[in-house]
Amino acid sequence: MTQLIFHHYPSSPFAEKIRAIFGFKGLRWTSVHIPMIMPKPDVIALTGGYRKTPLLQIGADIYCDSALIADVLERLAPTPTLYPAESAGMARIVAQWADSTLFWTAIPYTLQPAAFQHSLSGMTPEQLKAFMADRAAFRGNAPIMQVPESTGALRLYLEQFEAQLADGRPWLLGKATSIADFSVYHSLWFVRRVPPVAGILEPYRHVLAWMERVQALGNGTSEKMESGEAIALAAASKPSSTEGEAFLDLHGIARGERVTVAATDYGVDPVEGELVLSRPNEIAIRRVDPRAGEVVVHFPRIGFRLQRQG
Ligand SMILES: N[C@@H](CCC(=O)N[C@@H](CS)C(=O)NCC(=O)O)C(=O)O
Repeated sequence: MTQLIFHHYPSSPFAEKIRAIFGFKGLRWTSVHIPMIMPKPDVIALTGGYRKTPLLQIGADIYCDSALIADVLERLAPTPTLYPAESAGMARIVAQWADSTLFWTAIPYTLQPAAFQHSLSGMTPEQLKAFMADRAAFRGNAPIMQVPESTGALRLYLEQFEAQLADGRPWLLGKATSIADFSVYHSLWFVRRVPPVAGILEPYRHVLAWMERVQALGNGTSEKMESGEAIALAAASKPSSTEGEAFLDLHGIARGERVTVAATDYGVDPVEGELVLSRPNEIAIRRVDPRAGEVVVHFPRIGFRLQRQG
């Protein structure tokens, strides 16, 4: 069985999305804890610059972004599916909305000054300062919602989820669990962890019951690994072959050219390498790292920019 090495930290919402999918699919995985803020030398050894959380490592293949990680898990373990026929493409569209709009509503709401200390409990004042500085640099110029706006929007979204679930359906889009459940869940999970702000969920009993259902899926089974061991494992592995794959050229950039790939929203640090894979929903580049050796770093097409280098 493929070893799924998951790089994450406990309080990361996007990591919780994938941990819940591990539970849904009943998967075994290997857990590598990574730092919450930069520097992250062991993450960068694997990715070449991408610093967001989480990552999935399979040998010398590194998968960035939870949307792509969900697709990879679906490829490896198709049953039960994240993309049931009854909601087909709409589940992905709701998931993309939740991973962007809902997430960036829940984050400023949950990290509001009245709750900030609680949501990052256990941090010293110096660590809090370092966290704030890290996240300001991470977000760059991306606009951030103010507390009144995020409170108002979150309430409206909760009312909409409540209305959607009011007919007694178990999952957001119907009878079958879908990727939409996991993408909406992780932001609400983040809110619910912080008592000073979690009360916003209270009036929504269908939403709370649905959250219990997602939580009851569990997180699969995991064992721990140190990040140094994960890097050694990458160095000892060969990336999966991309030879002979159809190559979708939308940029006038051929297979084998030197490129950079960077997120377009925030955390936009570019990764440089040789373009080896271009599928409708995925691009990947090969790079050689002094510690991790030859690795292939994979990104979803949506939300990333590919550019020729030099
Ligand atoms: N589109 C990305 C978003 C990931 C993301 O924003 N992760 C947050 C943590 S939940 C992050 O990277 N924070 C900064 C960090 O961990 O260094 C995905 O779906 O994986």
